[in-house]
Parts: sequence; C-alpha cells; structure tokens
Amino acid sequence: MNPGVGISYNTSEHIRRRVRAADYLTVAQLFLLQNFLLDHPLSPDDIKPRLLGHWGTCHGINVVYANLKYFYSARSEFQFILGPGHGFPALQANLFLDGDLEKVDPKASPTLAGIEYLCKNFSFPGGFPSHSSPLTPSVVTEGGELGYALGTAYGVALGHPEKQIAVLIGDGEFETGTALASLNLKKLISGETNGRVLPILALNGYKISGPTIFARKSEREQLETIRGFGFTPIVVDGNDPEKFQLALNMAESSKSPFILFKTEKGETGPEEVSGQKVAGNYLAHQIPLPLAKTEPDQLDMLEEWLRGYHFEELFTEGKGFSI
Ligand SMILES: Cc1ncc(C[n+]2csc(CCOP(=O)(O)OP(=O)(O)O)c2C)c(N)n1
Repeated sequence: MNPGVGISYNTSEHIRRRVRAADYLTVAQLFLLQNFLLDHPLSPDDIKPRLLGHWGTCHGINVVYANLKYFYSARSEFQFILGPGHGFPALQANLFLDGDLEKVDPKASPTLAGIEYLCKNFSFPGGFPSHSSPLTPSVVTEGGELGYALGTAYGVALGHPEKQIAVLIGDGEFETGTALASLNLKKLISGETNGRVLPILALNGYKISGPTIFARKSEREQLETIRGFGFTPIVVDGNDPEKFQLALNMAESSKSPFILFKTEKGETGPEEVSGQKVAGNYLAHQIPLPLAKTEPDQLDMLEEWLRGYHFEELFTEGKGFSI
C-alpha cells in the first residue's frame, strides 16, 4: 500500500484524523483524572494532582507513527524503533488505537472505559510508567539513556535481510557520541545479508532546556553531514501527510535513505503561557501547563487545547473510533 505522489484525500484525511485522536489521547493521559470526553467544562478536580510526563516530542511521534503505520501496514517484517521513549503517552496512544495494548491488557479496550483506564493510569501510582518500558507491548529495551536507537536498529537488521526497520531519533539524542558513532554502522551492516534501516531524525529544534546544535545548522550543512556518512538525505518539512508519504516512497527507491523530519516541538499545544513562548521552544518539553489544576487561566488553556482536536468527531461512546 504505497500511495506515493498525490495521495488521495481519503488517505490524507485518515492520517490526519488518526494523528488528532492520538494527540488528544496523549494530552488526556498527561492531564486528566476524569471527564475524559469533556462532557462538561474542565474543573480542577478533573486534573491529576501531580503532572509528570513529556509533551514536546509527542505530536512528532504521532505524525511519524501514523505515516509509517499507513505506509508499511502490509509488511509483517516492518519494525519501528523509538528514540524519544520519554514521549511514552504518544506511543501508548498509538498502541491503544491499534488494539495492541488491549491484546496484553484487556482493560485497554477501544471504549470509554478503556480511555479512562489508559488516561487515569498514565504516570500514576500503580499504573503505567511515564516512559516506555518492557511492560509496553513490543518494547524490549527500556532505554532512558539517549543514544542507542540507531545502534539498536542496526542490531535488529543484522543477519535479517527480510527486515525493514524505521528508527526515530531526536535531535537532542543526535548530539550523543553513541548516536553519532552509530552512523558508521551503515558501512558495516549493509548489503544482501542484512535488513534495511531507515533513520528518521526528528528535527524539532530543542532538547530539555535549550536548542539543539544540529537544528541550528543551515540546511546545506545538515544535508552535507548526512551525505558525508554515506546516506541519501530526504527532507520532510512539516506535518503534511502528503509530504511524509512521498518521502517514504522516495526512501523505497533510494540507496541508504535518511529522513530529516522538520517538526515543531510541542506543535498543536499552547503557543504562549505566562508571556513565554512554549510551542516551538524548549518550554514545551515536559508539561506545558504545569499549573493547570490551580490556575484558572491554565485550566482554560488546557480545555481549549483539548477541544481543538474535536475528539467528538473521532470517538463516540458506544460506537468506538471512526478514524
Ligand atoms: C544520555 C542522556 N543524556 C541526557 C538525558 C536526559 N534527557 C531526556 S530527554 C532529553 C532531551 C531529548 O531531546 P531530543 O532527543 O531532541 O528529543 P525530543 O526533543 O524529541 O524530546 C534529555 C537530554 C538522557 N535521557 N540520556
């Protein structure tokens, strides 16, 4: 199922709806203790007492996940490796939407009860952890220390020519010695006896508390760096499904493709909080509205943020998801 250039409206709309559903469930996991479908205006009681998790990387993960899922859906030998495992609510939202979580945890059903279970238990005592862990279906290494995603991808490819592996690497992770040294693995692990690795660098521009070095380089310098390691760079600028599907198509026919995915940290989230720029800044990295429970202004911003996804168009109680 490779739609290629000029993907149909339906494909594009399907991917967009899926991303909206995953984004909504991501934000709901981070903040909500109840009122998961926003049946009434948010009140402080609806907000978790302790807000713990990472928002900034999540929309990018949801975009990449939806596009890969669509493009590679027919291939059983496809595997995805996630560098920014701190964006766990995004991964969990996708596993929930696909029914993968329900297979190992029947309470995670695609129902209102399942949504409640997913959201209430994220980063909650006795519930799911805040980062991906071996409790997560298909996660085999917990990570936590940035740098190993690309090396792990080549390890999976080793001796398995039938495998196709896409690996998402953060631009902060891309500053680690391990990630940079792993670029050399392409020279060692290629050819007919090993699988194909597709690195996707999430260039959202920021790490925890400042900008990333690679994102501050000119595009020419970025492309030359990638080429210098023997890859064919493919740039995806923004979150348009058409562009992403086209890039995946180009990757199919390129020798050693490497996608540079230009996305904004915290995109679709609050633009400005207490006079400070949040989306497109490092302030989006963790919880962008840390006082949502106690500050009415932040609670209102959270409600506006959540309602902006129009989840009511994507999920109906009793009927389930339509995405
Ligand atoms: C080796 C290592 N150093 C530092 C950290 C702390 N840390 C957690 S997330 C993060 C920022 C990651 O930035 P990036 O890889 O760009 O991911 P994203 O911006 O998508 O969240 C850092 C530095 C870590 N987990 N591992």
